[in-house]
Amino acid sequence: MNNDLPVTGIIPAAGYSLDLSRPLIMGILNTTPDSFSDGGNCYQQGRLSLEAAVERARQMLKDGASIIDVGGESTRPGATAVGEAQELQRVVPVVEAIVRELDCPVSVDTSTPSVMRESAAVGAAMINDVRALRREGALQAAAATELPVCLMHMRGEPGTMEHAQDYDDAITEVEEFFVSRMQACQAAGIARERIVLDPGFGFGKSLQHNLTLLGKLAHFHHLGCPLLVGMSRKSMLGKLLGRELEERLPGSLALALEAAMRGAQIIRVHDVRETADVLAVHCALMEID
Ligand code: 8Y7
Repeated sequence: MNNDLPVTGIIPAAGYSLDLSRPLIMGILNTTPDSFSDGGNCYQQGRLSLEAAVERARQMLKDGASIIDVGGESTRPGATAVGEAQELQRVVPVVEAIVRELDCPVSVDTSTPSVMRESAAVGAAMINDVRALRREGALQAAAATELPVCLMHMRGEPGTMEHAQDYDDAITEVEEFFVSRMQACQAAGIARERIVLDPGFGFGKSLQHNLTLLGKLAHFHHLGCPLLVGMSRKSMLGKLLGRELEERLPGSLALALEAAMRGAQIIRVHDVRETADVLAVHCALMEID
């Protein structure tokens, strides 16, 4: 158990299973009108459209996604906070429609206990919480769903996190956080087999922290959980390359490949088709030895 190899095997996720023998693509589907980089793609004439959401999910599955990540709260710095009622209203119908129409694993990007419970009730397969179940009631709600959960590292809250960049050692900080959240999960009845860990690229971290965390990503395998990474189009590419949002695809693909080479099992991206090509090349080479 305590070695440095990536975890393999299968994560049971509601009626689905996620096979970790190859890197899996998680396709991003935002139901927010103001998301960081693809806001509004589920909107038609200013209104959330279930048809548009299902179509976008269908395309991502066709392009090679294994999981669709549905979110209703923008974590963009400075984005307005959404209330619980609004988040429920945005997210749950979209999760339900995708599961019904496409019968695929859907993860729900939320920190809100009621959204976890209601999404699970309509067939969500995974919980993706950027606050790592630190909201009041979130541990209990996630435990009750019996779904796998992704615990992401973030200091502070979206909005204030941009000022939290004073780590001595990013690897140690993130590892200590993972250990403490894994303990909290265990105490709440969430088995280690259901936990996925994510260093939280771009969440209150400098470019140097992000690069260190990616370069040394394999360090975290000894914790015994699959790793999820999300770097698609993020501002670390703006800082590294001086590119605007719409010019970050090549950089995003390079980051996805570097993550796969270090054993990341789930890669969260906007550009599914292009990432799938990159990972197919990677997997073909992994089979040679
Ligand atoms: C991440 C994420 C976002 C990430 C996980 C964006 C919801 C910002 N980033 N979830 N969510 N990991 N697990 O640019 O890095 O997509 S939102």
